[in-house]
Amino acid sequence: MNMNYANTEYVKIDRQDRVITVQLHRPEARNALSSALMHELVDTLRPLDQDPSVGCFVITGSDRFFAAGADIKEMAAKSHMQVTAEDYFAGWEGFTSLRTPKIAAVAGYALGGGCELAMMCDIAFAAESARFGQPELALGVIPGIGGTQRLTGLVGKAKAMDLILTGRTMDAAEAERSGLVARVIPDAQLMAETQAAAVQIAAYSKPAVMAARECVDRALEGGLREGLLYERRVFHGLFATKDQREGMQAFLEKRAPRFTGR
Ligand code: DAK
Repeated sequence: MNMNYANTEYVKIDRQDRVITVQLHRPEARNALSSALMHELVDTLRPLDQDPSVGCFVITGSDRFFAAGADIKEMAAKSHMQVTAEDYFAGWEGFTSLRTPKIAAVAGYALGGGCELAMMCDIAFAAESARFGQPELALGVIPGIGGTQRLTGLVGKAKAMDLILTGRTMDAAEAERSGLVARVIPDAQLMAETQAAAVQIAAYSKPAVMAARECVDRALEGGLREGLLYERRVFHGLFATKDQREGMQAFLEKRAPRFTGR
């Protein structure tokens, strides 16, 4: 274990070789995503994102709550003028623009911005205790950190409308059936299984992993024709890396590849 990185008030960091685990830690507010927490998270991850020795991020909360949404106490008194002038929550783009893959490991509540945070990650794994929902209409607003867009892309219009318009929560099994999460895992094994996946991802060539996730994102964000062309061009580009030579040569020589990120 290597603990070079400082913990901040709301963000606890653990490093195991190439995998960085980030635990949101604001238990008194059920990990509500205040601006301070958002900035700590993004500021902590940004330099790690640039570090070639870091291959994957795991984002998690506590065993009872991933995050209970945007901070209602912080938002309650804001005026239209304020949220517009601040471009309130534009700072989350600093999280989505990280290029290192991110896995959300969700136990307990992932509501509002918490559900949106899970969807901002490349993969979400749910413990059996996980509960997902977008209850913003109950507060007189709508999902504001990508919920209407990403949820619809992941689960389709029917389920997205059901969740957003009723504000109900869905359990882990429904979330997996609907395509919101990739796996449902017993609570006791959530972190071990997530770590194993992160180690697997981090062992690959980082440029190739970054290229793969960007291409998959294109499938949701653009049209099919554009996505296919983008994928092919990025695929071509990987033939400029040493890792492509090494990965294919290792296969031919029946040995494990030694990726260097170059
Ligand atoms: N914000 C602030 N504080 C919160 C909070 C939140 N989202 N969730 C919980 N807390 C605080 C509670 O107020 C309470 O504080 P104290 O009373 O002790 O001072 C403390 O955490 C413990 O809460 P509970 O007593 O309620 O704890 P329980 O374990 O019994 O229940 C719960 C946990 C997660 C089921 C419950 O706390 C809950 O329902 N929380 C609210 C969930 C929610 O409504 N989330 C959606 C938030 S809105 C935007 C537009 C909209 C948005 C964002 C941006 N733009 C235009 C840019 C909206 C986004 C949202 O996410």
